[in-house]
Amino acid sequence: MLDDIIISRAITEEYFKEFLDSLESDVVIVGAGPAGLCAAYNLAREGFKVVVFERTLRPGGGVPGGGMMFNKVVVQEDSKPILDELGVNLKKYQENYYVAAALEMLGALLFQSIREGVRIFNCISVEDVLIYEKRVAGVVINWSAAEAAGLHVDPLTARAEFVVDATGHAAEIAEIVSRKSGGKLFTSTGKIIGERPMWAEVGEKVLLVNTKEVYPHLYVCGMAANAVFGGPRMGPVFGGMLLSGQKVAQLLTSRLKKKD
Ligand code: 48F
Repeated sequence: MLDDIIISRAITEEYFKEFLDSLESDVVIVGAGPAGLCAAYNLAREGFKVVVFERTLRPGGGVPGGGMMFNKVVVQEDSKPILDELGVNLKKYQENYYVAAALEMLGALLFQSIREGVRIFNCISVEDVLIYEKRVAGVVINWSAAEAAGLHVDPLTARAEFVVDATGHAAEIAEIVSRKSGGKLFTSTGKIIGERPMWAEVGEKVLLVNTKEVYPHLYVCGMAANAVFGGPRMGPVFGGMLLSGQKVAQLLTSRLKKKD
């Protein structure tokens, strides 16, 4: 026998238990693209409490679209260990070029992160940040559906020791901080420099240099890092996104461990 109300109770109770417990965490990651998910997975493996907010119904950012909707992604040799660890099949195309099924890579990133304890909340947008004493202290969240419908609905907040902007090309969180805080970002101009035209070779290299703290307690990774610090875009090669997520996790791991 199946009772419709028990099904509804189960979903509501379990969701809100998790939601309430996620209002305070070690790290909030904004955006469940490849960089944000890889960061979340690596931080959770270190034992930290990690919460991801994703605007869309379907997480994954640019991954499922591969290149121009051909749903394959290319990764290079140095990111291969990350995908091996996640259990993703890679086909060697030629020296330093591997191809993965985009959906398999996304499936693995989601499955392995959730298994490690990451809480991923889809359909929730981060529309603002908390700034206490000149440092980012959390995020302001709202239903993406309310945002899309233009409804006047006041948001809620989630506090975290660190926030990661993994929102991709738009670098939405760094943009909000730059516009609203009156403070300077840690870039050469103090503002968002902006993404440069496509150049995979340079884009992938500078991405790791650009993956860092951009305002006290706000880090950037993935395409957002190149957008903030002025690096080229790199299109459907995804190794750098994974390495950037891994790097931000390493940086935050040492910050969080120092705190204890
Ligand atoms: O765009 P996205 O995939 O960013 P990424 O992880 O990877 C970039 C690549 O996809 C590609 C590329 C590869 O070389 O250049 O573009 O850096 O994922 C960003 C995610 O953040 C979500 C958005 O829906 C997407 O899934 N997002 C963006 N802004 C917000 C947000 C926001 N304010 N609140 C919640 N989620």
